[in-house]
Amino acid sequence: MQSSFTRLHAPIIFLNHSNICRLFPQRTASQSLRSRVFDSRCTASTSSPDAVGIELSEHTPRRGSCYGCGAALQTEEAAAPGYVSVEKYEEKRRHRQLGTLVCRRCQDLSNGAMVPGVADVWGRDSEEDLKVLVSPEQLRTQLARVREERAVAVLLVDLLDASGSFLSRVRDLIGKNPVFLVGTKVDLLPKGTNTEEVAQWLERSAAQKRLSPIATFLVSSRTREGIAQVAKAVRIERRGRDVYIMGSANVGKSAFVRCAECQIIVLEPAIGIAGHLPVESAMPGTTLQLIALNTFEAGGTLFDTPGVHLQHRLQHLLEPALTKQLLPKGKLKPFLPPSPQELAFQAQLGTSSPTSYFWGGLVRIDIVDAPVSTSLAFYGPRTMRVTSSPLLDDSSDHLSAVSAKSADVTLNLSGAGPVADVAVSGLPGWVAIRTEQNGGRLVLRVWAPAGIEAYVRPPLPVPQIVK
Ligand SMILES: Nc1nc2c(ncn2[C@@H]2O[C@H](COP(=O)(O)OP(=O)(O)OP(=O)(O)O)[C@@H](O)[C@H]2O)c(=O)[nH]1
Ligand SMILES: [Mg+2]
Repeated sequence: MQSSFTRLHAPIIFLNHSNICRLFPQRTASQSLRSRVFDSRCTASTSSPDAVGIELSEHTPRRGSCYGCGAALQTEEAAAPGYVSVEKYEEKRRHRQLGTLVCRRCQDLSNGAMVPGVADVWGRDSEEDLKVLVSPEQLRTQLARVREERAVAVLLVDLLDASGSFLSRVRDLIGKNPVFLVGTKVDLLPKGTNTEEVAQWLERSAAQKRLSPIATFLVSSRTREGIAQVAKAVRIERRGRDVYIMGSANVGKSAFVRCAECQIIVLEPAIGIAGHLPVESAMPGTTLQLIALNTFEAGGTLFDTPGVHLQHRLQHLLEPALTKQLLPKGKLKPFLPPSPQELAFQAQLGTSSPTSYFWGGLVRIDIVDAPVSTSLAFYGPRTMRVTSSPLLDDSSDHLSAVSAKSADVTLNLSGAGPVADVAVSGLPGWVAIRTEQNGGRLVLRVWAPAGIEAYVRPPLPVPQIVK
């Protein structure tokens, strides 16, 4: 297998939120990881409103839009978003009930199918596909109005992929409008996590992006934790203005809207709740248009928005079924593979030796030089196995990605405890590295598929598990 990679030599750094290390510059990813992703080849293992503007194909959209995804309704292209049968469409039109129509794709998504709507999924770029799919640029265009309006923005970040899903240059999108920062899927963080500490950690990440939100919240659309607090804060802040729920694809915007709407209604009696709410699904690119909800009695609209599709996220390389498999079903539990010291002991190599760790055949972390007390904890989908071997050479052949890149990072150790997390954009989870040593240095080499960003960041404050 051919490998092409660029080795970046990072200077010695001490990690804080102002120098989160982006290991790889953004590049366009071109290859699929397909189902080989989970089979690491390492064998040396020890362990609308108004349908604004998208013309989905050459056919003419009809009046109205799907309440699930916002796509303009159409009766001609069954494979495209917005499709409903002519009979159904005519019946609803006669009864003036077009607002109660949901398209076939949304029905399938609600039933758990993974039906792409956006042309940024691996292998979906044939001419036929492009006729029925929307481009990421078309989605982004719809958000342009936010910065022109006087509005309130609620920016969502997926806590399991906080580095990859946190939009950069948020002000370009929202202008001078006030913004609330909301970390989603808090129910999936490890048991015993102190949410206040995580909120502070998220705020430091925001500061590093020069974003100062009015307030930061952590929420779960599953358990409803934190939703009432956001709803209340938004209600107080908005003073008649529209509210836009924004963020990158799949962070949980529609799930949040579904959940938050009833809370807002409790606080501010709504005028026209039809009960037809945006659809949420595991498929990135579910929402395709701005979806307006007449939530507020005192004027103004709550908008669910299409996600921003970031090219550096892993989902673009995965078949949709794999993306679904990666979503954690419950709280993340750490997996602690043997430490470099334990591996060296087993192999009778002395006190410690350089080690390569593989994560689901997607990510490789080389511990090149580290104190003997160094250990790793993998938080992520259970489908991703962790294996290890004595340090491998500089080829990416051991990863499933046809082309993987590596980068070196050297960290100065300032105290015993968590040192840093390694995270890969789009992957729900991270690898926590800790040592028990005060002083010294840790040299890492991180490998990830070409085009996918990897980060070495300050550790997410979750309970520490030490063997
Ligand atoms: N466990 C858990 N899952 C969530 C939560 N919020 C969203 N999800 C899941 O995350 C996936 C994406 O949710 P959506 O609400 O469709 O995400 P979105 O940001 O609207 O996505 P796009 O419309 O594609 O941009 C779905 O499988 C949701 O069920 C949450 O708080 N907890
Ligand atoms: Mg959505």
